[in-house]
Amino acid sequence: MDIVTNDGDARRALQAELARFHCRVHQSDDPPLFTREPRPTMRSVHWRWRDLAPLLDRLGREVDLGAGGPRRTLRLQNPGLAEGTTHTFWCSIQVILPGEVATCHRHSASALRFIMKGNGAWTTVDGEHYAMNEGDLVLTPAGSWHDHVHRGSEPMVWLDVLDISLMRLLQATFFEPYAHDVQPVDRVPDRSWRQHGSGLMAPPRAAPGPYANPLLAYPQASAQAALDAAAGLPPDPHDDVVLAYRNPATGGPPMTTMGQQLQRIRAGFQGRRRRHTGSKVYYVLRGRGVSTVGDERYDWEAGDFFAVAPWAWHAHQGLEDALLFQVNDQPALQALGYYREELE
Ligand code: GTQ
Ligand code: FE2
Repeated sequence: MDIVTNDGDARRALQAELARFHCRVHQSDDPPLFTREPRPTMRSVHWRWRDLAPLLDRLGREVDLGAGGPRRTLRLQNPGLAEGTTHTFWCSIQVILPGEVATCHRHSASALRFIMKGNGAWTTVDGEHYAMNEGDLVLTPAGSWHDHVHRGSEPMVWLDVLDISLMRLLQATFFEPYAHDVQPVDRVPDRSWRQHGSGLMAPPRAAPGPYANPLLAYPQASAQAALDAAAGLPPDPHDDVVLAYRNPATGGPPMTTMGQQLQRIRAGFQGRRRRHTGSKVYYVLRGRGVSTVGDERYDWEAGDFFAVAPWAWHAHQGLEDALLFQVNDQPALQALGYYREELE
């Protein structure tokens, strides 16, 4: 006991000296660096559409879409974090009204948009021009110029997911406004889709583009057709029917930091539990179900979101034929060698 106390005194005394050389030693009251398993500060959360819908209406009426790069978004804020939906990425719901322009800029954060409600907006990404209609996934690779215009007649909402927290942790933040509101559109406005959109074939001598993933758009109809085909397989014991969006050039995830999945959970399905490192957020497109996440039970329905914290046991149950979109940070964990999973 004495030795420990003396050692504690010695360590404290040493600390005072070491500080001026920008060094330190471990102190007995320092929190442990290594825990037996992850102790996330991020919390699992459920956001209900019945709460979000009126907030989005208000946002559309009360918040201006100013010039110079800002966006009109409702951020899903994790109560366990100072900022962000999970500790690696941000989910925001962007509201855009007919005729509006979300002006052009570029940043080092990678982004994706999944269209929740409405039709008729278009995004331009480094000169390529893609429709944004319900159920479409469009990518904004790190560093690409992008602007969005709404040419439809009704307000639209889409989900923006950006790897902002990871980028900020890595202190790799860059942002640059464009000199004009929008950028010019290329003569072939949808080259990436024409070359790689089938996912099955590609021009044998396609010149590599500037990004790791040559494909910028994943339209709803193609994703749905793939999922319909997968529904003829035996159900996945944890996820029923699930497919991951992929980079057609590598077969890997569409982005280096974030993965996306589309999942069908049929009525009566009862999934087994699993847990893994990394965080994920689900958006419910349709149907109804129950997910148990840690000690929580989320009764979800169309329009809801829920976040799953790292290493939380979770399982899904289908009540009415359900379709869910998922974003996760698994590619980042896998690239760094930190992905771990337990299946029941
Ligand atoms: O649409 O470019 O939700 O730059 C956050 C940052 C959307 C966008 C967000 C952004 C955007
Ligand atoms: Fe942006």
